[in-house]
Amino acid sequence: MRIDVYFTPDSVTQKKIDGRQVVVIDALRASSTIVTALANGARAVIPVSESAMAVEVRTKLGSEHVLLGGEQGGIKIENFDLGNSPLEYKSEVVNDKIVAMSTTNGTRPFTMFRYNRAVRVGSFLNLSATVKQICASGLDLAFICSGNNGDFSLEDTLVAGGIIDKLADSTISEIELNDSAKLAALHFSANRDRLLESFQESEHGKRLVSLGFSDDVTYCARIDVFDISPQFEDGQISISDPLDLSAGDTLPSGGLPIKGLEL
Ligand code: 3SL
Repeated sequence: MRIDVYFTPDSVTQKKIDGRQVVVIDALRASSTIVTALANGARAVIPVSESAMAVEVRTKLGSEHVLLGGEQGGIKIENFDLGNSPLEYKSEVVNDKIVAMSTTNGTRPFTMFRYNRAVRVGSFLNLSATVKQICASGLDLAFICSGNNGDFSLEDTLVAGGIIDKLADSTISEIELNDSAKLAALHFSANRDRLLESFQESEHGKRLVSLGFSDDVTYCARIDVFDISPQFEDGQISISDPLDLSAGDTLPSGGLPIKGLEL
């Protein structure tokens, strides 16, 4: 299996990911929040590229069905129901809801490319479930790390390295890594016993702590809390088949179609 890591979405081209199993990672905090929301009963998360689009999703689907979630500069967007802290996405809040989500880095990779197969959402919280899906697909793999405002981020690289480390112990044979994937694997093996410290030392980890989100950093550094591998398909992230959101309209959201929803 060929495994390529891309440290930022901007280093990815459509050609590089065509035909691949893709895993999107934004360890702090969007992928961890998405995994938590779905594990706690949200029906789907719709990632969008701008907060106004999230509002549009709610207008179209009805405020009784949709929660608005996301951040700007780490802080909850004005008039949104939820920020980007996974700790907010408790079952009593998200159960049976659709979450329209806009974040700075983590929702971007979903809206930037056309994917010809379901994309997986990777985090430490669902590491083994992600590995299981990758093994089942058997396809060459590309990790898209969301990064930090266009720059490399240690924490996404650490999660990619953790997944690669576990794949190396799996039934998959002949793993071939690009240079970034080798670096990710080295980063994980140097920090496997100090994941939390490594998150706390990262630029984004430090920023979250300074904003008062140190519990989120601790939460996101835990391995295998959930046995789910959410998939992004038809503009939605879910743990089952995508919902058909309307009477059959399929229209673009930030360039991508959301099944049954016109934006
Ligand atoms: O950029 C993102 O997608 C966020 O995860 C950043 S933050 O952790 O909410 O600041």
